[in-house]
Amino acid sequence: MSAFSQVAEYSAKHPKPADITFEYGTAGFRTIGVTLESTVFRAGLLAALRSQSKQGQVIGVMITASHNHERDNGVKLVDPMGEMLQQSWESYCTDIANAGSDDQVVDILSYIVEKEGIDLSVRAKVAYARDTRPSGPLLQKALEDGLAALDVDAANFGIVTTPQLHYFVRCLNTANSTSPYGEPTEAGYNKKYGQAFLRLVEGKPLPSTLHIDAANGVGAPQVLKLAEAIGSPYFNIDVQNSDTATLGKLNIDCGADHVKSNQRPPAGTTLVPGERYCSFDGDADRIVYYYSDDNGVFHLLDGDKISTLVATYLRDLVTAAGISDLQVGVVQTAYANGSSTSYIKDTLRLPTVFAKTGVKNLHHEAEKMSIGAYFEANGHGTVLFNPSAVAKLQAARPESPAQADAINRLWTLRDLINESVGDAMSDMLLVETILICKGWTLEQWDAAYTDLPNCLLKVVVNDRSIFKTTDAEQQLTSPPGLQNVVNSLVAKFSKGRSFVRPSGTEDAVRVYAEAASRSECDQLAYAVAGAVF
Ligand code: NG1
Ligand code: ZN
Repeated sequence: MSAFSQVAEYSAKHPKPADITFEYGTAGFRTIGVTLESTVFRAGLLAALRSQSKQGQVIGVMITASHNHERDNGVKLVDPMGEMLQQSWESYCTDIANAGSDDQVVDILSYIVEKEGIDLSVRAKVAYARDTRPSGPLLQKALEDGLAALDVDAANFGIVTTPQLHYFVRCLNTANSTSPYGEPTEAGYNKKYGQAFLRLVEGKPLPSTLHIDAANGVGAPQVLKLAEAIGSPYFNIDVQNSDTATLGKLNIDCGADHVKSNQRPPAGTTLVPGERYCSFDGDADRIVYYYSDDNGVFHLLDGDKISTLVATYLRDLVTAAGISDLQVGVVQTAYANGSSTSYIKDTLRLPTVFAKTGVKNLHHEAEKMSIGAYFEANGHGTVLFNPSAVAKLQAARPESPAQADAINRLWTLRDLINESVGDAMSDMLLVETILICKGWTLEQWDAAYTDLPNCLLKVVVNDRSIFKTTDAEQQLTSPPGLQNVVNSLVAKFSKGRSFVRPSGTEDAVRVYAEAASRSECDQLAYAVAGAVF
């Protein structure tokens, strides 16, 4: 019996909508949820082959559309160390998702087996989960059919955050290694991150209740479990927008994307000066902080502010540890506020590089650094310690109690950070730890630098595929001549900067602009958008 003998029969239960072309984009497949049945079924088939190509290591499949509308859904594959799927496999995903017939699905599987030299006798293992979206159960069933068609050893992790699934995958694949990542359960996740937090804050509770906007998504129940595991009185939180049961609420007028894009609090939340607020997105891999000053002015602490806070703290610890050749670096995208980039270069004097949008791109750049902090401005990011940094920490011989303490803290920070992917809950614990250790309020954290006024517009065009970019997406190479127009507009504004790129997750082109004043920034953004349209 051929390994694929059941595939066509199962595939027939999940026919591809004839009029849709799917693309594995920045964050996997993402579109209207109910149109994704065939795609998710086929993603299950590919996850099986990917696992076999990795000698039976566990591959993850996450069904989510993150911060996007509740009617949308998506699916992405997670590689063995919890990182995003290797880029060279993305085109296989796109090809199989667009196969016109069940037989063609089988042909593409056979082609991949041949091309990758896959040993089909290896037992495939897949771990999967989903968020709270209404189309989730339908898509989960399609995925389970894909896994059944290839007789995969499958583990359902239920309704969890995207970073939790990434964490489980890494735990499963390191379970028998010399450095297991943790226990692949929700309780194991809460224990690992909660205990690292408690060790680092040394018995100090949060200075005041942390208000968390959970976007009416999966982060709501999960952060409550985390807080319970940490225990009272150390982690006093108030979770808002936690209604995952009522249809139509997910990400609507709340959540990290709403707060960052609109630069205002979630609807219905009145900020009290002196209180601390943060927002997760719908699958809890992004986080932003914010507060109101005494004059009632809203202040956002976005991914750039988080990465500068974290990089400063790590740099100071490395110095205190007396490890001279351990370099902390920062990875940003073109969306990073110009003030943050200047602050990292000129004040912190840390190396910084730009990567293309999408955390997989930032992750790869951060891997090249000893300790690499990477964050998208929207609040998605984490910190990586590369093997040479780990070796240096291991080899470090403290010459004073202060050095021993700093080395110890660096080790414990590694346990607090979800290195597999950006994680709102782990990042929240990291920020809270640093603020407690420094004795800082959000206002003190915010004082490091002042953001330039900035603006992000979405322009719907007939064909976004004609927009091609270079230089970490900061320059257009196509359509011809458009970059020159952008350059001439930018030149008219003090501290002006603007770029245009096609979205990888939505059928639109994004225009970013920043300038010395709010009115200049808005004028620049609308002028560039006008040139794009
Ligand atoms: P696109 O749609 O390619 O701009 C958006 C975000 C990315 C990333 C992905 C994945 C912005 C401007 N873009 O990508 O940063 O988070 O979604 O979710 O925030
Ligand atoms: Zn997300």
